[in-house]
Amino acid sequence: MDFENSDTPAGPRSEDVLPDTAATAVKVVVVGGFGVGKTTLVGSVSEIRPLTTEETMTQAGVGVDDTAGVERKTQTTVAMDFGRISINSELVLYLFGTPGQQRFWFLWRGLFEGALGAVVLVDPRRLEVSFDVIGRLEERGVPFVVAVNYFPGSPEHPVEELRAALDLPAAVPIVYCDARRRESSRDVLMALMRYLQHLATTQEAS
Ligand SMILES: Nc1nc2c(ncn2[C@@H]2O[C@H](COP(=O)(O)OP(=O)(O)OP(=O)(O)O)[C@@H](O)[C@H]2O)c(=O)[nH]1
Ligand SMILES: [Mg+2]
Repeated sequence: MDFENSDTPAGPRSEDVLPDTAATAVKVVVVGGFGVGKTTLVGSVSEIRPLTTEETMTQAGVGVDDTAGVERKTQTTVAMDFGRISINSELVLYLFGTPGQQRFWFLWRGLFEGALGAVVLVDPRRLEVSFDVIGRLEERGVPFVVAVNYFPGSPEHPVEELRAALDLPAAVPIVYCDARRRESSRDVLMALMRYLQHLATTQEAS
């Protein structure tokens, strides 16, 4: 397994060091079907060099992994992605990206431990690859937002059409993003934070 950070020299770089003011750490998991852009999102938004566990896709996946729509993809996550982003001087998010291929889904249990919420990335050309992911989150009771990742040629579904197609409750936020862009990925995480805060406030009130 190729941990990209394994060859970094010892000693933290200035951007790796958390400010002393950081008081709250929140664990967020980035999930979604195969090849929807999870590793891309964690990598674009992370302020530290992200940890990735990407492996070259091999013959072992033929007939097992559904590569329809992402035929040009050559690498896939086999364990997890990891990144960090400070939302402000006090709040820091730790991001864990899951593998998209179903044969690695047994890793979910560990990755979700202690997670406050999740981002479900969807590829609007292949909504169906995220159906099972959403089902599993609902079973676990993990609050999530859905981020629609734009790929060239993506159909522009109106939000309510997407909500119906993904069978999402009215309360679940749906946002559009380009996972390659830092600001866009950051907006997705902000949407999740706002949603978690809203859930906490309504729970307190009831
Ligand atoms: N055009 C475009 N390409 C993207 C976008 N996000 C990801 N990609 C490309 O799509 C491919 C798949 O992205 P990954 O980030 O590896 O997807 P993943 O969800 O981590 O994939 P698995 O870990 O294999 O499930 C890569 O070649 C990315 O460069 C996007 O927003 N737009
Ligand atoms: Mg990946």
